[in-house]
Amino acid sequence: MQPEELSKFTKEKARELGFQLVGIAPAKAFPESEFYKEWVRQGKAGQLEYMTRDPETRADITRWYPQAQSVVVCGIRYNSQKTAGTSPNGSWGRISRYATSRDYHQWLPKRLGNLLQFLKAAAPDLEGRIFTDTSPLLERMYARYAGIGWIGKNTLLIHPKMGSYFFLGGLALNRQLVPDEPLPDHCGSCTRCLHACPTEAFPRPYQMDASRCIAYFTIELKESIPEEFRSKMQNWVFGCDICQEVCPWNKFSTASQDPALAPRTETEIPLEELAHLTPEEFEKRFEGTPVRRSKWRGFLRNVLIAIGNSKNSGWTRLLQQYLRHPDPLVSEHAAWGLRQLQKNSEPAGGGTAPPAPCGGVPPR
Ligand code: B12
Repeated sequence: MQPEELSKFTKEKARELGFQLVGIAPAKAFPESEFYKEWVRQGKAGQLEYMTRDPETRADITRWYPQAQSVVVCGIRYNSQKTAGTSPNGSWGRISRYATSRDYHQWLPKRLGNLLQFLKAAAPDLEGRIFTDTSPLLERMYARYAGIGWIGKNTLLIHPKMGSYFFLGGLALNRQLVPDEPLPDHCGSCTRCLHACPTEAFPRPYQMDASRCIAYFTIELKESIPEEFRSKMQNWVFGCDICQEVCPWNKFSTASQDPALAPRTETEIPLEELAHLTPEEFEKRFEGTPVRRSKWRGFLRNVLIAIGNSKNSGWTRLLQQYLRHPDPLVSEHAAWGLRQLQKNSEPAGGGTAPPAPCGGVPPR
């Protein structure tokens, strides 16, 4: 197949497989990779050790797959609807929207693999390698050059019709395809995302200090969350969507109809339920979703911070119970939560209704 025909075929097949966005970039390093190297040098990766390992490879796809001549980048919309769990009380923990369905690492590589198989069947000398999230690549840089969106000031890839609530993945191919043109940047003078971030994770437009991001704290950081950020984390217990929620390009985002993305959990869950989950119940409650990545102790740490920020003195007894927990990560965050509540609790009758007494599951 000639490059034109193969490019057209690739895009058709990707759409048939459920990708709403697909484009082609040349396989080479682009100027944006210098921003990434600078980001690593400045320590903006925090403890994301994998982001600092061998920056030369991450910056250039041909170091990861030397035969690469083209990069096919695909985007697939995820659930972007807010949903609430039922509870008589009003204190909620928030989960980022991408995490409400089955973990994309479990099914997206297979779908990209199917695309590769179709291409191989159509062009016998074609070889390729799939990527989604975990490969050492700057996916958004290739997505930009594949023309499927622009890199926004919040660093997310934004498409004019789909906003930013989508995953990226793709194929590096040993075949020359017809590259697409990058889309122009439509952020204009808007700075909503930069100002909305409660932990001030954007030192300047288009740059994130990952070591200040709520998603980094609640998902990636396995240890104690630095105290200076805790009171700013609001009630996020896994991930964060603030810089996407305020983005005008997400105003019209629609729900995913893809069966792989069927919701498995709500975006807002009563803290009362979350604070009482045993490790086994946690695994079951969030089975198959990315939430399990935080592990029970990390998740409980996040929940204790959200409780500390709830201004609801009804939580005092539960926090006191967790003070005696043998894991210092848990007891230390419970102590912080207590201090925070003592400082900020609403007077009786104000704020949210207190949770039911925690006689249910004893904290471990
Ligand atoms: C590490 C990582 C994180 C870290 C750091 C995020 C970050 N912004 O770097 C943390 C844990 C915080 C994180 C959070 C999230 N992540 Co994440 N994450 C990644 C990962 C693995 C690498 C990102 C990376 O390369 N960072 C390094 C920095 C330097 O790169 P960058 O931010 O893309 O910066 C580019 C531009 O901003 C530009 N640039 C930099 N400076 C400047 C300056 C100027 C003037 C200009 C013009 C450009 C420019 O050049 C840079 C290099 O291309 C990618 C998957 C992958 N392999 O690429 C997923 C990925 C970026 N994450 C994703 C998602 C969904 C999220 C969350 C929404 C999850 C959540 N709800 O909690 C949040 C969003 C936070 C945010 N605003 O980015 C998706 C994003 C999809 C999209 N539409 O963009 C990806 C692509 C995973 C995937 N395959 O779908 N993530």
